[in-house]
Amino acid sequence: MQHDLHRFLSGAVLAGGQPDPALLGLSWIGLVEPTCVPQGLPCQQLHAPCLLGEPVEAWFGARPAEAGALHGVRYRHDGELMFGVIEVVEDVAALDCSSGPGLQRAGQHAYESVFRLLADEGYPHLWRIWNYLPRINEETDGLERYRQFNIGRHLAFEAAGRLVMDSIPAASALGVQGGPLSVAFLAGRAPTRSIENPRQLSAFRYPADYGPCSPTFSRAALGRHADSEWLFVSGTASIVGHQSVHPGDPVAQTREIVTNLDALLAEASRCSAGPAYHLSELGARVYVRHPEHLAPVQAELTRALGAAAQLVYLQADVCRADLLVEVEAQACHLLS
Ligand code: 3EB
Repeated sequence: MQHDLHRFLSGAVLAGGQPDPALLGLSWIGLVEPTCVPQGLPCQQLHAPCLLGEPVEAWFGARPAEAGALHGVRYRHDGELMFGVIEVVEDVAALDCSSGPGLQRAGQHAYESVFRLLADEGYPHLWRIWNYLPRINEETDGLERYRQFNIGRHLAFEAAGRLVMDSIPAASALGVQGGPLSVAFLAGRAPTRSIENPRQLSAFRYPADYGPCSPTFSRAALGRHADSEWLFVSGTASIVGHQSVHPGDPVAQTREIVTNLDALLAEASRCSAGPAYHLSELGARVYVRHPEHLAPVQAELTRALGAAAQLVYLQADVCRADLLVEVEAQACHLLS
């Protein structure tokens, strides 16, 4: 039987009842805090309006999970996989890990805390990370906040000896409307296989035009969990090589994203232990900068992915000011 690591849940699931003991954690899209999240269940709130689809996504382990809280991280793990969330307020005085602006320090602190937890609990391999930053494109202290975050993240990866190409996780980094810096992750006892996109320069090799420290993520990751193989596709934007293309055109950007996803799935299929991956089997989170672009972006994605794909659309800021859309995704294959 296929093991179901990921599910979109209806908002009503938070309304009570005993949670599935294998539940590792949740993500919740909405400007108001979710009510009734069961005690001890890590939940990442995305401070963003949900435009279309189910606002709750859940990650399940293969067996009953155990909860914990350490170094500011709330987590649950099943002996094979861990899901965790850390939120860090940008308070320069409280974050003495380094010098630099608040978001840089908050980013460094978040990652140092996660790496400490992973070492303590024996889940050395980061699989997938979701980063949400308020005011991502705003410039403070002479540098765009996304670029500040990249410095802090880079310093933490470097200090942990994790700037090794094979151990860089899949990720997303988006701007939301409020709240603290929020970082959620899936980590495993076993490593993933990192995938890069032949149409795009690896993000960790971006030139300095995009900031003093390049972003630390791989384009996708393949991981084994129970009897299945999971593909995690990082936030994918209208970038070819290292350049943003089709500025101002949400439909052309969406088409470019689909071409990027297609190339990435071909690459993942080559590295997979199972059958090939196809666009039509993806579950995806779609970030739209301007809510009025929802209809054209949705029409384009429905055409490319088909009506069966499970998609949720939300309003968020992409990390480059000229990008209007970003898509992240996952898929699962049963291995025989
Ligand atoms: C890009 O390709 C678009 O900083 O963790 C996508 C996925 C993006 C992850 C990150 C950024 C990140 O550069 C932005």
